[in-house]
Amino acid sequence: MTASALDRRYMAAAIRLARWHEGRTGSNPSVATLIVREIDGAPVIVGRGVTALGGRPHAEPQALAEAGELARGATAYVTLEPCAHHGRTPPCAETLVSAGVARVVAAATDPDERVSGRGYAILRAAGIEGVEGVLAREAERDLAGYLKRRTSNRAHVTLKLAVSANGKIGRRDGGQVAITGEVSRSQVHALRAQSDVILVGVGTAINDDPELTCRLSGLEDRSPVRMVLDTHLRLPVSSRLAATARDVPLWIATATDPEDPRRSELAATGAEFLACDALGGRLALPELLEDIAARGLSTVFVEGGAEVAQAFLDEDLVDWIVLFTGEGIVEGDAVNAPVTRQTVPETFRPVATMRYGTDQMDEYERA
Ligand code: AOF
Ligand code: ZN
Repeated sequence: MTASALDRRYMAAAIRLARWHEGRTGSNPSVATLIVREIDGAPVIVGRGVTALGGRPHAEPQALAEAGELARGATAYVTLEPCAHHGRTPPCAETLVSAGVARVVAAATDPDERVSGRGYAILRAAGIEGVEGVLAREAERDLAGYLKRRTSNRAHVTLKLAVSANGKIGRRDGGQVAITGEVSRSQVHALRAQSDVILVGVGTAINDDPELTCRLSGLEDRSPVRMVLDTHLRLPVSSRLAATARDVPLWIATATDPEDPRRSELAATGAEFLACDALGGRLALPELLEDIAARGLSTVFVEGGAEVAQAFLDEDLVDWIVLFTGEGIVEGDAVNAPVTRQTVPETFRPVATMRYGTDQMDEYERA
């Protein structure tokens, strides 16, 4: 059975619904379910569910609870293969069977070894018509962090860069320079809110003294973990990051000795430490991304500076690039952007282009 235009429409709606809890479901992906049935000859959504905050309950039982008896004979749209394992509740595939749905239309397959293919198998064995892979790529883009963690045991990396018209990302003498405008700034804060970790190098932390929180009205509580790559623990205790470590988590990735006195000073601010190996003064990034994934965090938003961006690119650890290009020129002793629209590596393909005021935003994914 193939997917109809109607199936794709409802799946697109399910994918949008799943975004509601993106970044807020712990180590679980935010997925959504819609239950659709014909009423008086027209299709109607009779149940909707999105993975609850923290990750449980899953989407399916919530959507089925809303649909009640109307689920019998209906079609369920699920953005991820329904689970096949017993948690605190029965597997969602079994719940769909008991509710009597006639069809299940799914987007992405779940690589979780407890699920992969088994969810579909449960549905098939019960005689439910299954359609897999509907808008799979679209769903997989939103699930990219979860899928990367499950398939590669490391966190997914988005590299964000704000580049001036002359290809610079800032001035060497320090201080923040405005390269992009207000709309781009809001977009960046929204991207922060969707991420599990925001990461910068200690150079940026010292020069710009950023706070790295999400400061969009109403989303202030959505700031992710802030992480600083700080091989030798140079982050000042007086920095904004350290000063706010009790309000928003601050993790410092470092190769210093656990007995280093600077550690206890920073620890007193509430910062936590991730012990890393250093090679030639640079922290080992693949292992760091594995450690982040092992803590159940899936997405890392790399915000600079140039050296950190280059290190992630050199190690082929960038999965997604978000490039903001402003109209202004940065004069003086300026830092070259590791990537501009003209020099995006061939291993990336363009996904989207937007206009934010006078800025342009381009997104690229690993090809
Ligand atoms: C679903 N529906 O809404 C989600 C699913 O720790 P647990 O028991 O909650 O299981 C986590 C796994 O459940 C996760 O790795 C993924 O395979 C699946 N997520 N599955 O049927 C949902 N969020
Ligand atoms: Zn489930």
